[in-house]
Amino acid sequence: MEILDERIITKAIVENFSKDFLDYTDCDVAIAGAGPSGAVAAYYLAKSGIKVIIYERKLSPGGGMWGGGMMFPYIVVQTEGKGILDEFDISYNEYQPGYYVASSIEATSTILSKCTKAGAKIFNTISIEDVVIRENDEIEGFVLSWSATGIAKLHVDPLVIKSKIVVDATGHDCEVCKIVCRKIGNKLNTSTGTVIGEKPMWADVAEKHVEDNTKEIYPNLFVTGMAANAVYGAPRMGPIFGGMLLSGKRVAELIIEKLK
Ligand code: 48F
Repeated sequence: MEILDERIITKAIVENFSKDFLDYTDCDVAIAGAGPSGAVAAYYLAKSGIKVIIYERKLSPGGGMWGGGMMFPYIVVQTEGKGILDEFDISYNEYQPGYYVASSIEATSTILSKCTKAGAKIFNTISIEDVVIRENDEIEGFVLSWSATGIAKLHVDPLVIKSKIVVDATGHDCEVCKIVCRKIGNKLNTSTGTVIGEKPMWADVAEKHVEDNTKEIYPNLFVTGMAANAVYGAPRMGPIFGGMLLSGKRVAELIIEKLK
């Protein structure tokens, strides 16, 4: 075997990352957050040939799905979401009629794998910290920074990418929607124009509302997953994930329609 040269390993990593990073400074869809809703959305978008990237704050994409319920590594999906488990080839058993149980590890890793293999790009350890809005009041991109700069409270200016559509898939915190309100006032497509805020746990109601709350909430900004319920003032649902999967699929459909 030839002697391994660490400089080649270094160059391989940095050149590949730089090439991808530069390529995605212009894209069709940029998603904040690689939880189940963001990753499912990216899968369906990539499958339709759309250039899509997810920026994920943490080291591990997957959001709140890895931990199942209270770190018992299982998730529940109801009848409506079962088709997406089948599409992703995630195994499950029917615990009681209409309650399907899957390993949270298999579900999360499979969704992430299928999402990237479909052609979606995921950059981890990068946080969205602002949006680009121009004269026409439409969002045109994301402002990003290494998550580590924020954690270390370093005073470092961010970088910018352009995207035709951006998606808030940041979960309970609905961070992109909050940024928009903070920066340009209460102009969201909610009854108050503001982020209304998540209501207490009520799985049945929360799951029934999440697909309907998946919308274009501001010109070129879509919201999906738990962020959609939080913005529109709907309840949380805990470790039942059908709504997250269906919301990810729904936002992809809405975006595909808009980009036509
Ligand atoms: O929280 P998360 O899993 O959101 P989701 O896809 O799913 C919600 C469920 O996990 C669960 C639930 C339903 O069963 O209630 O909570 O709606 O994933 C959100 C991801 O966004 C990342 C965060 O690290 C997480 O992985 N994130 C949050 N803020 C930012 C971000 C940001 N500003 N920039 C980049 N990533």
